[in-house]
Amino acid sequence: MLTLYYSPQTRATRIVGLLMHMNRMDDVDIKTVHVARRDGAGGHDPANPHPEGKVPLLVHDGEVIRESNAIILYLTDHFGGSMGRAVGEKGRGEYLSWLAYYGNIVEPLMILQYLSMDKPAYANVFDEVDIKASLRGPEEVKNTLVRALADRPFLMGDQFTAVDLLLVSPYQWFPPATPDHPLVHDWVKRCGEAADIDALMAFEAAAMKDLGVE
Ligand SMILES: N[C@@H](CCC(=O)N[C@@H](CS)C(=O)NCC(=O)O)C(=O)O
Repeated sequence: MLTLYYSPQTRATRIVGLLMHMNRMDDVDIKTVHVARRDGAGGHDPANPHPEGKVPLLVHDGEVIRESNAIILYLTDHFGGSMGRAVGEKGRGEYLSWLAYYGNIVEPLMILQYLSMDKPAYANVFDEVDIKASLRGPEEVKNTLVRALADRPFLMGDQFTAVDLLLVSPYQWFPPATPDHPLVHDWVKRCGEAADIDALMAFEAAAMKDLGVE
């Protein structure tokens, strides 16, 4: 039995998007929970077993999987299909690399980028030697995406995969952070078209209603 702990308009939204893409909505029990939100709304929901009260969280027969990239990997391994790359399949290394790159580099950088936009004290954060050495900066993320997209419509080739869904997600939430390059803009648009946004929006609207947050 697979259970996804989810809250609308959070990082868990992309996991629902993935399940929709894989046509697996009926194979996972999706439990909608409250989370602490930036505007002060919500809070730790006792119904959510995540140790820090976060979403997404996946539970499979008692096995607990947290962190979006781990959940995506778990689901694509579990269900198979073209959204992921199985062990032994061509592209598995690239698939794992993109998933890890998102969690290790892209998201931390997005947070730093957001902080430096929001708080002048962080304005020169990307000039800090230690950040440059470990994470590099937004320019390098842009170059990485541009290199990958130079000869293909999606990060792994001709087809939209779970790495597109994950890597594009911050730019869909926060378009000003989108790396400014025509290949990246076209890819963001293509990813939007690959997803059934109407179905996802309808699911989110119903979940918001369930939680009493409009
Ligand atoms: N790195 C985690 C981040 C999860 C996360 O921070 N989720 C937010 C919602 S977008 C959350 O649950 N926040 C509630 C809290 O921090 O208490 C992942 O990608 O799964």
